[in-house]
Amino acid sequence: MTQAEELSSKGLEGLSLIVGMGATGLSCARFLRSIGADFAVADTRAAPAMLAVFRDEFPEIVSEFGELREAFLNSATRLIVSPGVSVKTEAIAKLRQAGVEVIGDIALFARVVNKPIVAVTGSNGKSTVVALLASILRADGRSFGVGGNLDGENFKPALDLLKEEQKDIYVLELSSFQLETTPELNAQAVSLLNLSQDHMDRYADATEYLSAKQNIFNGAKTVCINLSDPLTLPLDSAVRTVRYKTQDALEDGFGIAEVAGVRSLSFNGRAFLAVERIKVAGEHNLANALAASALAHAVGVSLESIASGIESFQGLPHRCQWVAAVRGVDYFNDSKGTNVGSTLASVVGLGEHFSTSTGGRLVLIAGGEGKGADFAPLVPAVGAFVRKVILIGRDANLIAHCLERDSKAHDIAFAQSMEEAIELASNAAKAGDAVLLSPACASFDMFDNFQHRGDTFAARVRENARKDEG
Ligand code: UMA
Ligand code: ADP
Repeated sequence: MTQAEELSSKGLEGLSLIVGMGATGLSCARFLRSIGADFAVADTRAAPAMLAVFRDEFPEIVSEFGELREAFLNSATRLIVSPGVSVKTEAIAKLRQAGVEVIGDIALFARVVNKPIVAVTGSNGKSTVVALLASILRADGRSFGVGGNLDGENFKPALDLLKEEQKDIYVLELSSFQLETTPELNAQAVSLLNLSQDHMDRYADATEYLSAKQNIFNGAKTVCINLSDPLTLPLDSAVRTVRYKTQDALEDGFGIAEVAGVRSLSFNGRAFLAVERIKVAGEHNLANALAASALAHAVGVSLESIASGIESFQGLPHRCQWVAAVRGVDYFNDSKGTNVGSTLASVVGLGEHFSTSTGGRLVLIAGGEGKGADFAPLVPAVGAFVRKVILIGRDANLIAHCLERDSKAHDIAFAQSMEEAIELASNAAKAGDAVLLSPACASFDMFDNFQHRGDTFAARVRENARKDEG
């Protein structure tokens, strides 16, 4: 039996108004219908993404598209708001202030699911930690479902998980947008991996962004914390924690031990997996592996299964993914580097690797829609590891200005297309160097999404590799 068949519309009496008819809105509509709840739909877009499917599947459901009309919103007992819509939108904020319940799909999921949830948020590394955890749970023979803020082949709105055969455990990747509308999550184990600036076009400041993410702690039984980063700590100091640290071996938790020159992941000071057996490169991925270990431990997985799951994980596409080598230069696709923190991690991770292994430097392709970010944190790493920066996209000038503000020493060039950027990069790179696409920006000014941007990069690089061989 699926979970949806067991559920009733108890607690969802009155009219629920779904705001947003994208993937989330559609999953909410299907879920509400499956439990026999009364609902209507609104979207600010005249032709929202899932309009045709919605009209086809729900011809009788009342809907309004094009704007959020106050009178229509007023007819609802509660609003179920999609992540793409800010709860600060005037019409929504007004109703919320007046005491109308404003929740999202994750709050609905948490309310009805009767199996443990493991949830992951943070500015960077969410998808990687979720995929690592999935690999560990597979190695442990568990039945589990994975959903939430995922993309690519793993894409699955959380409520769609309830249509499937019931699982023993649910792993959710959660964005700050989803957590804004999740007052109660009540998860078995959670982690807020890290925090760096992102989505500043939607939040007033870093504090507001952090406080949305901290909703992940609401009702959590165990919080997995990175002792190297105080921002990952829960607000309630009494809650049970599993600790991890990226700099050294912890006596009571997960860490990195170094014995006779061999670095390993450790638990309570004892090594359990040599770092050289982990296939995803860079220090940031060690942090991800430790976070996944801590979460798995919190739900009772053995160290043996943790080691085996991490070892067999091959990495996700578009995250520091090696594409090809052309004339002694390695090309990496990190198109998912969509904010400053993520690009910083990959520049430092790959930069250190190439400077120690080949003595090479990086040629960095960056730029796109900057989402109001400050690019200054990139300056020291660019100075230390980058031979040349090639800038593309809408905010190219803004990034150049920022890099040059503190130091005029950077070698910067501009390109109008990805193909031109690759040509400039390959002219600048020397044998032993790496060309890294890690934009620190969203892709929508030039591409459909980050996958399209990464695929465009990889296709041209592979074509160059073929020509070079031929
Ligand atoms: N939109 C409007 N008006 C509306 C509703 C949406 O203009 O009334 C716009 C939004 O501003 C946004 C777009 O439509 O640009 C999509 O928003 P949505 O809420 O309809 O999104 P969904 O299709 O439901 O997809 C969402 C997540 N997208 C966002 O948060 C923008 C998906 O995460 C997630 O996989 C999906 O729910 C299922 O849970 C994607 C994402 O880009 C991967 N997430 C951001 C990120 O990772 O940085 C947060
Ligand atoms: P998210 O789902 O949070 O966007 P991903 O796992 O998809 O995170 O990784 C996105 C990018 O963030 C990667 O391409 C890499 O550049 C960077 N990254 C991954 N893990 C970390 C981490 N722990 N700290 C900082 N940056 C990271």
